[in-house]
Amino acid sequence: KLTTIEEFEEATNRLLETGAKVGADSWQLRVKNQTPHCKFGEQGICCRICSMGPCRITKKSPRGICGCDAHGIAGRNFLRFTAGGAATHSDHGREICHTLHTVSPDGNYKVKDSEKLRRIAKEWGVETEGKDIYELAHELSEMALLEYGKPFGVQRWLKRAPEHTQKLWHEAGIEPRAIDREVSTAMHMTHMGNSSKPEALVRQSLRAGMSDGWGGSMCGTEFSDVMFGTPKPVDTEANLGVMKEDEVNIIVHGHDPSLSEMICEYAEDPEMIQLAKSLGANGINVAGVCCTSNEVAMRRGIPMAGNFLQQENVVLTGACEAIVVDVQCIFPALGPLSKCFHTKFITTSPIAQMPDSDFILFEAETAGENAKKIVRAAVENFANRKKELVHIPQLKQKATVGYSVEAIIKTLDTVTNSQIDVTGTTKPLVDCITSGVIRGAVAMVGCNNPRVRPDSAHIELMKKLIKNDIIVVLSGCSAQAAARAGLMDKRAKDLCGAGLKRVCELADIPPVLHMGSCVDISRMMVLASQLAKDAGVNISQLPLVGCAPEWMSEKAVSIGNYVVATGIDTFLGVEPQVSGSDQMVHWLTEGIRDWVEAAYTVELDIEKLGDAMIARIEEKRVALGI
Ligand code: BF8
Ligand code: SF4
Repeated sequence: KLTTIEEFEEATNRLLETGAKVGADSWQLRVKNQTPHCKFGEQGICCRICSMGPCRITKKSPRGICGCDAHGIAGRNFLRFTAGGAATHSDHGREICHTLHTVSPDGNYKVKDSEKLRRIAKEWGVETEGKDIYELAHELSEMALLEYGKPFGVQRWLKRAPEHTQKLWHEAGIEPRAIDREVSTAMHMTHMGNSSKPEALVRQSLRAGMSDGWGGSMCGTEFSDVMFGTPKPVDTEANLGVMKEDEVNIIVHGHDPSLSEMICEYAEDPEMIQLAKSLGANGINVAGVCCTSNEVAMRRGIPMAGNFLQQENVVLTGACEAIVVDVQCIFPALGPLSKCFHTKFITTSPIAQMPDSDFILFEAETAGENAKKIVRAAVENFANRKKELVHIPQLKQKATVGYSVEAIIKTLDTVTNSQIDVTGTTKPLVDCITSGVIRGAVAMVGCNNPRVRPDSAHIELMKKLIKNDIIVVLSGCSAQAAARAGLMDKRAKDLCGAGLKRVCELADIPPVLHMGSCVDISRMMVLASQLAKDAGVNISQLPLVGCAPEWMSEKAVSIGNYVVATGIDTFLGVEPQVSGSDQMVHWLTEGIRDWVEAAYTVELDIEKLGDAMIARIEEKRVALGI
């Protein structure tokens, strides 16, 4: 039985009562205070990139002081928004490459998937014969880091795409050069007195997005797999009920697995468990929030406490000894909120420093000691728990996660007759789609946003799609919504149409597949490329669409741009802040189709958004004659 949105909300309301008791603030209250939002900002027609402004576009004043119109302002804002997202994902990827540079057989970080490392080396034309695996890791780490600033050429990973897609990118002038360069160019183009032509700003938005998905994010995913293992199917649980009343609860939150992996290691340290027991706890329980949760769930089966808009809830349970964060999507609200409880809010990265937190610097070189220090601080804090404030909502669901591209292909191999069929391809899936047993696929990604009833769009759309025999691949907070509702329980096959249900039974998979964190949307690009190659069609011809029904971050816009640029029509349930310019709306929803064979669709009515995706998938089938 699925957990309903009403049950989610009931649990939240009960926690907010605790919050009210201790005088805590919450996002629900802050949304009220911030409504209505600034209309200029919402439409993208406020410019504050020079101190002659800020300028706002109205009927009476159609141009800023420099003469820039609504289209230029909305376009520049959109490009800056993208650049923020691309920089963020790519810098995460860079951190991973730096961590890879520290690997050694007896160090904090090791090579766990040497086969994958060798595969990448081969792809990049690096000699592997007779080379020590650690030597190879260091060499590839340096090569990857050079991708961020190389003076000439385009991203190495682009070669993974079908020839046709590469050609489109080349002709559209959106092949990303050095990763950092695309962000720099975006900032340069949007400085006062540079570009104000929507077409040029949109083109660079796609290119900056590409430097993320086919650059920095791909580095992040691939080298995380090398160090921490390529995910394979693993059972876990999701929702606040994974927190344990009788154990020390450590919540890991953020994005970079270098921290959370180490916390998980040290939470298993017998010395730490002994310490917990001596303080009256039955053990140490690690659970996750946001993408860090996806990372450790995919590789270790660590339970998922919640997604973006649940982050305050974990503290409101009164049973959180420490919420340990690295970077991105962390509410500054956690500082003051944790002060209302015994919770330690531990920040660890120079990138994300916040008031009212304990800062414990976490670095690759000293990761072991730092992680131990953090786990110890959490354990010792158990004694300070205020029993009267503890309430853990008893909601949780089983989930099977860990569907990397490698794992999907391996799963497909098990349903292949290896005597007659080739293994190691996506052909069995292509066959299911061609025959119509599965109608198509949706890649659903992205955040929560208070503009949408939290998780409802994700969950309702997934239910609708699987009922219509459309398989769904997921990442980020969308994946956690699915897991918390119970859609990643293999028994959710009963909610599918007959075709997809049969496939789930044969392959022993849930109908919605967890592919990882938001940087792991790079996995989806690899999968789409593989499917197109195996089917002998272009990516844009596949009955496959992307969807971000509750997106909120700059990262999400960067993602949207590279997904569309890869030839995948993308459906949004929250409006990008460009509606003040009909030209920008035109470029994003129609114009770019001439360059990349795909574009955005925006539809705020979730029912209609679902119908539009299904219609698009069916259109693509008709065009293919299947
Ligand atoms: O990178 S889905 S709220 S957690 S931005 Fe953030 Fe959005 Fe969640 Fe992960 Ni992605
Ligand atoms: Fe105003 Fe132009 Fe300056 Fe923007 S760049 S704030 S529109 S004067």
